[in-house]
Amino acid sequence: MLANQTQNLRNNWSRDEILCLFDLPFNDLLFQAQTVHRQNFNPNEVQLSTLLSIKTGACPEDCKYCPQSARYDTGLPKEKLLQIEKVVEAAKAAKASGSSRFCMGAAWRSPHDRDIPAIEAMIREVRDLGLETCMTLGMLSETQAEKLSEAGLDYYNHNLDTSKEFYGDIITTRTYQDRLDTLSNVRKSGMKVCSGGIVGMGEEQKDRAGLLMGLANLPKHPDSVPINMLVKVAGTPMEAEEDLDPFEFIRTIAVARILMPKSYVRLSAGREEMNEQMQAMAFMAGANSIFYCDKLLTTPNPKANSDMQLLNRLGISPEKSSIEKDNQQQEADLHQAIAEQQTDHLFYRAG
Ligand code: SAM
Ligand code: DTB
Ligand code: SF4
Repeated sequence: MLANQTQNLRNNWSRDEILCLFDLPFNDLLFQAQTVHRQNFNPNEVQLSTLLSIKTGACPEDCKYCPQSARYDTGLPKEKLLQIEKVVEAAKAAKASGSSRFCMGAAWRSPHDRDIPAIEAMIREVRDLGLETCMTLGMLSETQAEKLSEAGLDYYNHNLDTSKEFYGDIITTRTYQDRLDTLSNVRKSGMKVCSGGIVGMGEEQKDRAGLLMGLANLPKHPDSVPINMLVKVAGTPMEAEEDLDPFEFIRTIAVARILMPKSYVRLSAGREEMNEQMQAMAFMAGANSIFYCDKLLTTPNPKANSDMQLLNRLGISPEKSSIEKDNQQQEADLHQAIAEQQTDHLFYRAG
């Protein structure tokens, strides 16, 4: 039996069923999503992830949305793989500002095997700071996924990006099946899967439904589902794309929450262009994770203090990292064990 089925999670959604959810009256959809959210999560906690671009620009791929593709002139300065000291410095700052996960991204089609030792060192050092680790480096072979997992990488991000049908309009240098293969290699290695997509690229509602169907019908739901609103960058083929209706964006979040009840749904790129009311509505629809950093990979994100103010005004707290939770649990277990030992000792003496 598939792991999802043991938890009553479905991975046989049809597109029509998903489109019926999209078609619900807005309040009914939000109520259903918020109900599912409350059954599975603390509705007043949001997970915070900090992003760092560890290798910027000059990417050989042709993803039409991306400022880092070498094919478009976006004026982005190119950078080689960052020195480990710079990565650790940024990770320490992320930890100090209250983030629980550090996500490192590289503008690669896939990592070269020669880069793997440096990548493994980054994973070890960041994890030693008590942060969860995530990377997004492009396609991974089975062996590469195993190596990253062994080095302690908690999450690997690799997005489906859009529906299978619309995919060819956006990227031609790698296939949808290539993406599924990488996700399968990541799963097999034991790492957690972070996979989502982008909306606002001129796709139709059936494509947004198709993206969510692709994610929800994976053999196991991704642990984390980033929903990005396209950031329109001058010089990319999508610079003048029409805005997506904000309510349609919220609907996409709500449907993701309903289809993947136990996954973290991340209100991802695009927050800089969203007002606070829209972000609050995304949390109401079931989003429970954000990128918390002044810069995404190459484009601006809201400032950390304005995010903290927003979360405070909404009565939302940052979620503790699983490492911190584990440490606290270990400490509690230790105290319990000591207390039990002391009691045993007393009983022994009394007897
Ligand atoms: N190069 C690797 C890859 O593509 O697999 C990893 C980095 S890539 C920048 C990670 C993801 O960022 C993409 O899959 C895409 O979903 C998202 N992304 C890139 N540019 C974006 C944009 N302009 N707006 C929203 N999301 C974007
Ligand atoms: C994801 O889904 N979104 C992030 C992360 N995974 C790597 C990236 C967003 C990039 C937005 C454009 C930029 O800043 O370059
Ligand atoms: Fe390269 Fe990733 Fe950007 Fe595509 S999304 S162009 S693979 S950096």
